[in-house]
Amino acid sequence: FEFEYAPAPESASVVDIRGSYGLFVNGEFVEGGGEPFKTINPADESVLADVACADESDVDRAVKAARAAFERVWGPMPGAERAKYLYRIARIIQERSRELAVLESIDNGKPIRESRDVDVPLVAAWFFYYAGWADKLGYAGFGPDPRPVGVAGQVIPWNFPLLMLAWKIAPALACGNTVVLKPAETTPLTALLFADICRQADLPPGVVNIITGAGDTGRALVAHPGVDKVAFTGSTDVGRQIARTLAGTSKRLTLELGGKAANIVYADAPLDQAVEGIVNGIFFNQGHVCCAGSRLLVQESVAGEVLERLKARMATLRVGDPLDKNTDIGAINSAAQLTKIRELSAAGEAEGAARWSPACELPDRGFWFPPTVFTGVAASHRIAREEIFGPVLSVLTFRTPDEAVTKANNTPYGLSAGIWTDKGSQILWTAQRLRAGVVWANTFNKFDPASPFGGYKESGFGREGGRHGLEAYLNA
Ligand code: TXE
Repeated sequence: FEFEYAPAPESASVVDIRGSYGLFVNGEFVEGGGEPFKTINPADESVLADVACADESDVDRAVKAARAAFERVWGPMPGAERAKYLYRIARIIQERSRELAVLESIDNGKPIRESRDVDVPLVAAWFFYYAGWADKLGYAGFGPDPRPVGVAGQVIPWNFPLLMLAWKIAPALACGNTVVLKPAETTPLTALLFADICRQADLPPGVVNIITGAGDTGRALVAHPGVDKVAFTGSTDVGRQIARTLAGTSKRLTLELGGKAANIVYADAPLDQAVEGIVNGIFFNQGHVCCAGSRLLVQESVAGEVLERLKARMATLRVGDPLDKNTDIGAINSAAQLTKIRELSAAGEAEGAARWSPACELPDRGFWFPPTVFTGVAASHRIAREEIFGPVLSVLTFRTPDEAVTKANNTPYGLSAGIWTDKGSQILWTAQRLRAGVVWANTFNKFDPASPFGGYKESGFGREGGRHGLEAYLNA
């Protein structure tokens, strides 16, 4: 497997180590002590690459490299100097955007239109944004001399491999911390390409370390005594385990976990716009989105009309080859995730909800699931309560704004929500009552590096993005 370059940078070949991919520790690609694993293309199940697995001694090496870089180089460096590196990284991301987008789509299964137009531009934007903070931390309201925390151990999931990396690494570096980051085992490749970008930017060795592996590697990283701060995005179960591991230590922790967002459509909403927002809310990135609008709450008087328009729009969605720029819905990231989506959808039918998908041909090989909507869903159904993390929408109805809010809040999660209405006062009234970290009005899945993002309740704690995103990485 070869990367495609536009333009071809000289240093790119270093990513490939004898047909397999190494760990990035102290500025070099090295072998791992664990059993290498394969990453596959979810669109056709072909093997993309063998990837090194970091064992405990590799984790230790990476953390020590990060510590040395923190103490000798990165921590003491003036913010304005750190900013130069972050700007350089941001520019290289832009220069190599095509390569990053293609690799992201191949490894993850997401449509190239999304990786090219959403993921990679946002990744660059995150580095530009936090580069701007690096020399202004003294003015950020954290006191005159805020200090970095030290070594950050960061574990990220597979749904936005590069974007989650940017959310974690950019603020950490801007504040003067060094990092050891573990990407998810099904999507390790773009993190390794990012490691190559760090080399190209001449980032001092040890400032960014990328260690690949599965849960055991993540467990060893968060438990390592040399890690000062842990940042995790992933499942609520693993988030809980990490919180238990860290209890009684002085390590800082931020958790960004699952969600079951309500997308509330009031009768006075511009319905075509709302339908676009519903589609974007649940089918963007195959629904592998923690803030996906997976519960549609539609006011009863317009429910029939909204559903009719929604089904017509769903029938136009193109499911298939992630590298085809016309594709709207790509492949499900893994066999395990496909099994989970199938199981929960079967539970939806078994509990009495009505299932509908447009006629669509799915490829023979690979992991695929059609866009699906369930109507007649009760609040007690599993598909109304549990995170499906796939292209599956559960529709519930409400009569009054009070009922909409009660139903929207009836979940252990609290990450995001959407409101569709023509009335500004209705937006404010509803948003103030929703227990969700992010509330979108007449839009959905909008991200901006200047906006804080994070959850209530079982969706986790801590905020990423904006000035708030600096807090976790500073001793103020
Ligand atoms: O998550 P895991 P999985 C939800 C979503 C999905 C479900 C399972 O509902 O269907 O979780 O996904 C690493 N200590 N979300 O199994 O296991 C792992 O290697 C430290 C929502 O993929 O949480 C990977 O890098 N690390 C979510 C990362 O944790 C551990 C995004 C996430 O994997 C570990 C992903 C351990 N004990 C899934 N065990 C969101 N909030 O966006 C695993 N890991």
